[in-house]
Amino acid sequence: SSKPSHALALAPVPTPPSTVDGFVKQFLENLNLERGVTLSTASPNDRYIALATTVRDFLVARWLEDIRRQKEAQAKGVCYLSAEYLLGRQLDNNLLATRLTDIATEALAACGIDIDELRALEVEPGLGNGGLGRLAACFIDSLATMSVPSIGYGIRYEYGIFRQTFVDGQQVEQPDAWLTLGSPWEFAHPEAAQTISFGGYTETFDEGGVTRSRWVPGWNVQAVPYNYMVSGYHNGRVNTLRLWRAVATDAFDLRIFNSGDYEKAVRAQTYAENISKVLYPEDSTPQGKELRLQQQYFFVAASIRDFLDHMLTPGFDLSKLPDRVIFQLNDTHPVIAVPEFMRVLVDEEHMEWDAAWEITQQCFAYTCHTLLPEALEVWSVELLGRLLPRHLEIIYRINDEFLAAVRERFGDDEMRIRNMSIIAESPERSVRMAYLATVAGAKVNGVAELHSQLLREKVLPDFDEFYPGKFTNVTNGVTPRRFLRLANPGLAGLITDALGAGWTVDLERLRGLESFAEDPEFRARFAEVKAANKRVLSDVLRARDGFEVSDGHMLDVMVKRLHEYKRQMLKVLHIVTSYERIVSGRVRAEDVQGRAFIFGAKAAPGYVMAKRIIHLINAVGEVVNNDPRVEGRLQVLFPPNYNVTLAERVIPAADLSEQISLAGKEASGTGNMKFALNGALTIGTDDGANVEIRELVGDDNFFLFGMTEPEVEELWTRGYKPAEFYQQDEDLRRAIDLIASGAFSNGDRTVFEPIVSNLLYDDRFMVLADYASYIRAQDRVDAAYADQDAWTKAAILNIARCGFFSSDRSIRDYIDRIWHTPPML
Ligand code: GPK
Repeated sequence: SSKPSHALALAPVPTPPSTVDGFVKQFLENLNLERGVTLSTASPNDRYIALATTVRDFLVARWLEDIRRQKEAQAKGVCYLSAEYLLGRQLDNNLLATRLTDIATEALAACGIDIDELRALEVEPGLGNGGLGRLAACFIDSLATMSVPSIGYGIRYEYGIFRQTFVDGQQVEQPDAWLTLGSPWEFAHPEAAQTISFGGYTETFDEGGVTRSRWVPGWNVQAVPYNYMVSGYHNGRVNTLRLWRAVATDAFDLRIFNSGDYEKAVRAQTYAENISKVLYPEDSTPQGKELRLQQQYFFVAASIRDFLDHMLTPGFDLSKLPDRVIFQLNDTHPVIAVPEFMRVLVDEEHMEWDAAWEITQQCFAYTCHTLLPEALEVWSVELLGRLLPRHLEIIYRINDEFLAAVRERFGDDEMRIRNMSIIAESPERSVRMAYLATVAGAKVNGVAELHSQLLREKVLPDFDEFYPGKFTNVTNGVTPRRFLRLANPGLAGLITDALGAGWTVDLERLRGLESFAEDPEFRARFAEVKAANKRVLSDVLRARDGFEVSDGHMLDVMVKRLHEYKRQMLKVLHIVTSYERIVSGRVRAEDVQGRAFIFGAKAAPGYVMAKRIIHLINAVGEVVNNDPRVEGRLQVLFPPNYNVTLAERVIPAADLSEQISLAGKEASGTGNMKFALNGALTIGTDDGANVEIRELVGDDNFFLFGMTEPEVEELWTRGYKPAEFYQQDEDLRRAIDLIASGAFSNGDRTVFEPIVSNLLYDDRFMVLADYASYIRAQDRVDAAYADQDAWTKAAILNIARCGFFSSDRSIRDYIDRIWHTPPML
């Protein structure tokens, strides 16, 4: 191709000057050139898009430079494969990263625009369900901030996590059409689409006397990349998040269209494009749906091809791949990448099987996010063979060779072989994706100490024995940029005044606050920040939901996906007990510590019990909030559609953080970290990362209750009879009886009967067994809260001692224990 002759065409990509005038100029230009409007004719959405585009303009030059540098360095990098990225709003994070917040605010004011009004217009990309997706978002933030060569790969769902509404207290899901008003943070590249194949059959053929297999696919779709910039904090770095969108292939469409069947052509297109249409709103329960497997294969196949085609120098020696890349599998969702990688190496790159397998085992690592047996993904051989026949063959061969090695080591221990096989034989023949990931991965990690230990000892002990050193732990973390600096500017300012600004990228510096906990003046300032955050939250909840949060109440918060193992039910029983004690006259309302119980939780649309619990929470709220005998001491607030944006308001205002899962069930939790870092005290079980939080903050600054994991095991073995707990505890009996009586359902005893009988006769998550201990801990909370100054001191110590929970530290652990990637220059 010919070289451009104009000097400007060869000049580096320009960045607008970081001044108010520079910003104004770029903003107005974007209004004109991007939106085709003037300042006076611009709609609020025009203004928001022009603002976002302007901020983006400041990032592009650095981004392009980083891409060039990453390619040039040919250093080892991380490909983070995740079906979910729960990003939250982008504007503020990018303003912060580029130090443009004040400039943009002034620039817009000079144009007569209040930037806050535009902030409120951003629709957050809800491309994830909960903890797992938000963790991925925190990790890409840390990777960029720590200059780790990396790229995040995922799916650009047209509809993210559903918008939750309540109708008569029951969850109703609305589609999340987040793209309709435009998406200024992405760059689409339809011209760079890749073809991703499905279906068909495999056939054998002869190659120089060797019989080989190849895939003859039946249909395909196009994977179109959409690039997002992930800005590092104050380091001038910008990484890439590449999300794939499914588009029907032209050929595929046209063939049918030309045959005259327009409707069929459209149907074919719809079928193909369904692949990236919606995020599966499941959390901790995989849906064995064909479309979901299509989504998984679609995005990993596109990502692997993308890496090989664009990140390697031409003629790259593929045997050196382990020096260039590690694919981190975020749970089992991307594990089909393993046979895909083998297929590419063997079938397309003509590598020998053994050499390819050697490489594959060094290029993948697997993170497990749950121990719930029902959450471990399996695909039926029937489905996998139909959708990806060549991959099924590859999986069988991996399994055969793996089991042969197991036999060699342990003898013909058929029980062990059956337990370790990647292929399960019953209830139907299926592929255990976690086993496949464990066999293929260089490392397997859990997400908190306890979880990693249980993973090794309880879930995959045979694998741990077979692969010494393969299992490790990386405790989760959260980004201090979004969840402290941005979400809690008051506290961030206070910390910076005390310690300087370095804590934002070196969170262990928060230790320096320990001595400030002893300073009455600092405590007073901290208390004022907390009070101000509560006012902000009140305003948000009033505007959003019409709620009135009572002044002076303790904010007792439980926000997370609705799941039985997380035990929102235990929280409900505490509320009902507090209420019942008042209305039965056993406690005087005026003696009760005022509390606002705040819930945020979405239930998977098909999870009936979870939806019933949501209904119950709303029903209890309706009664408690309106019963004059309570004198307003207790308030139950359940704002619908909890998301990252709301989290950023709720968490900084909280006094008490509810982390009350049954011990052994919550892999880590990350909300628990966000609350502690924002100066809420935790009431929690000995579970997930709660264990590590408590170790760090100390027993005096944490309200521990409930059975330990071994105690849970012991109770199961003894035989758990929840009804016995009901019989033996008067408060519990009264609370359950009140629910059963129809007191929260206008006298209708049938509405919540399934919840009551589940608790009394099943109670898989031992709510009743932990109830008494929980109520006692809540009584300790009340007593502690009565001494506000002591509470504040404990809150400050929580912050001071939780620097460990920065996602920067998690990433450092991944680098040290798993990735071994050097930082970029
Ligand atoms: C775990 F298995 C899953 C899942 O499907 N979705 C999800 O969000 C969560 N998780 C765990 O439940 C949390 O304990 C953990 O902190 C989070 O993943 C991130 O590791």
